[in-house]
Amino acid sequence: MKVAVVGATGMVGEIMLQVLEERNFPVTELIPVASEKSVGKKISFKGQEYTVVSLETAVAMKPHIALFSAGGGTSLEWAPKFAEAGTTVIDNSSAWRMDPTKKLVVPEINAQVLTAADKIIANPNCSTIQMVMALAPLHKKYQIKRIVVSTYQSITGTGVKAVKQLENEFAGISGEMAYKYQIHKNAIPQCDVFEDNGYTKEEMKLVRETQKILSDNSIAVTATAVRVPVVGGHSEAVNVAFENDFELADVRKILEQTPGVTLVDNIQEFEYPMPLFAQHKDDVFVGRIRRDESQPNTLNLWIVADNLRKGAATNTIQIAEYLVAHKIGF
Ligand code: 11C
Repeated sequence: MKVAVVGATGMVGEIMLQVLEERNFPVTELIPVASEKSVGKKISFKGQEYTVVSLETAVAMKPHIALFSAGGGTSLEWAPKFAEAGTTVIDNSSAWRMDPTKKLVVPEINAQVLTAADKIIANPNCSTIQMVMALAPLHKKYQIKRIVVSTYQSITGTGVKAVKQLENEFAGISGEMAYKYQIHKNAIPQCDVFEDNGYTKEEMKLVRETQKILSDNSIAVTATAVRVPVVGGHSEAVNVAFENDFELADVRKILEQTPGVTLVDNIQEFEYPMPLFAQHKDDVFVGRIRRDESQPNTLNLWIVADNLRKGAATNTIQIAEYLVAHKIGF
C-alpha cells in the first residue's frame, strides 16, 4: 500500500509512523506529508529515510490511504482532494466526525459499517474512544441509559506547546503558554473551547460521538473534561446507569474478554489503571469497578488509555488494517 501520513512531523503523526512500523502495516511506499515549513525535512521509517512532501505533491502521488492528523482546517480542505484522487482518508481531526455522511469508527465496535464508498472516514476523539471501548460490550448486554463522565486529560492532547509549558513551569522558566493558566500543580476545568450551552467542545464530543458510535441517540451523556499535569494518557471516572441489572462478576468477565481492553482491578494489591502505566500501550485499561449503591443498575468504573495511541494513532491504523483485511475500497 502507498500510505501518506499527513502531519507526519506532529505529535500524533510521529506515533502513527511508529505504530505502522510496529504492527507491520503493509506499506510499500511511505509518503510523509506536512505543512510548507516542514517540506524537505527527513524522517526515518523502517530504517529508511524519507523526505517530507507538501499536500499538493502527496495528492498527485495518489496514495491508497492517507492518515490525517493535521488539524480540522487542513482536513476540511484537503481530505476531499485526496478522496477525489481515489485515496481513502482516515482523519483524526474533529472535522468530519459528526457529518452524517461520514462514518465514525472504533474498529472493535463498529468497523462493519465501513463500505468501499467511504473515502473519508473519521477517527473519534481520544476521550470518547477509551470510554466506548469499555462501555460498548456492557451496552450490548445491559443497555446504557445514562453516562456521567469526568475526565482527567493528559497535556499531550493539547500538543507540543502544552508539553513545553509544563516542562518550563516545572523548571521555573517562563515561556509560551498553551493554556490561559499554569498547568503545573493545577487542574484546569476546560479542554477546548466553550460552546453556547456552557459545555466545552471536548465535553460535547463525549456526548455526540458516543451516541454516534453506539448508534443510539437515546443514551444520555453528561461530561466534565479537566486538563491535569499528566503526560501518559487520559483517565476517566465513569458512572453508567443501565436499563438492566448486572452482576459485578459478569461485568468483569465481559471486560476481561473484550479485545483491546485490559482489566486492572485488584484493590487488595492496590492495582488500578494509571496513565503512568498506560503510556506507550495500545490497550484501554479498566479498573475500580464497583456498584453505585446510590441507585439501581448503576456502575462506577475508572478508564485509562494512552490518548496518542488508542485515542489517536493506533485506532486510525486499526481502521486502515480493517479496510485492508476486508479488501474495502482497494
Ligand atoms: C484533548 N481530546 O485531549 C483532545 C485532543 O478532537 O481530536 C484531540 C482533539 C480532537 O485536548
